[in-house]
Amino acid sequence: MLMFIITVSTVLYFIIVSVTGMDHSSLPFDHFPSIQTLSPTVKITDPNQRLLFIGDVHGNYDELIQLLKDHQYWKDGELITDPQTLQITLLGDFLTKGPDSLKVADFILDHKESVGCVLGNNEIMVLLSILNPNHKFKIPLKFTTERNFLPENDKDDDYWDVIKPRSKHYKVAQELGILKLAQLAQHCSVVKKFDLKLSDDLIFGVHAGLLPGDFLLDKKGGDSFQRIPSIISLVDMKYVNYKNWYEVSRDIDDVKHGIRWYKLWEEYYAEKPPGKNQKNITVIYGHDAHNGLTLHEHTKGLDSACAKGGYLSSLEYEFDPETSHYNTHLRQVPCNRV
Ligand SMILES: [Mn+2]
Repeated sequence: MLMFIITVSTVLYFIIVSVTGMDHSSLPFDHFPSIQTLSPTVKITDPNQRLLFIGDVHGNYDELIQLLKDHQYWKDGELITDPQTLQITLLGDFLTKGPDSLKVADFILDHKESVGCVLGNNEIMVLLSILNPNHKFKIPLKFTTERNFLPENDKDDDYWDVIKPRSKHYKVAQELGILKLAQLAQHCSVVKKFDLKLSDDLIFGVHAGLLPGDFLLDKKGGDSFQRIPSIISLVDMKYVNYKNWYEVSRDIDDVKHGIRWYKLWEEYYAEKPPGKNQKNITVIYGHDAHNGLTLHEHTKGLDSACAKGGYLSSLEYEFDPETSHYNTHLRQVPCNRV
């Protein structure tokens, strides 16, 4: 009920702002919706329910639709599936660079029941460009976790300097407008978690990546709670200091003892293979177009550089009742725009 009231009042506020033409640059960020760091766990118990993860779309709406057509999920201008059969997750950086950020945003907002999203560094920068155009505030966005606190590392003074908006972000923010951006902020989260009950798998969807132990809490003593990662690591990291996992960076030169973060997962499972009461974890992410499609056992990188004329990639999970495991299907469409 409380959520409902908050939702209604937020939407009303932005309708008033849009109609009266109030100056957006003076908009107090107190009224902007908080972004969920981790959305409520999606529990999958129906063997017919499929999961479809899609890498960095970057405003390439035509390629996104072509991909859905190839999957037989799009026909005659419509999504021809239902949320019980298919849950789509866009892995962040779905806005900017390509020609149709607005169409991609509308696609998400028109199909909220079927289409989920995690925020990438580019969406964060688009939000910052409209909420904090003069860099007036240190932390202009609010993030909540299940425990409703801000990760300690996010309070660093120069923390947000890493992702300062550029002209392309201001442009997309103007094109979408604050009401749509507020709706996206409310609908997407930074991380999505899927609990595949039929196979004891856990899947995390995140834009940049996350580390072994992140977001795990099991009071029964299976997996133990380790840490709440910083927002910057979830949306922007590529490297981690393997001697101090709190130090992450986008460039290898900016961190000591830097290795690609996903290598920690392969080492983690090499030392600690899943036991009887342990879930098998897979992290599905985008962000790393330079590495391209990067499929390991526990980490699946799906950014294959659509924004630079590469491919748009998707990975579908489908339950196989004979083996009680999920089969995965990789599909790619070429992105012709250069
Ligand atoms: Mn990115």
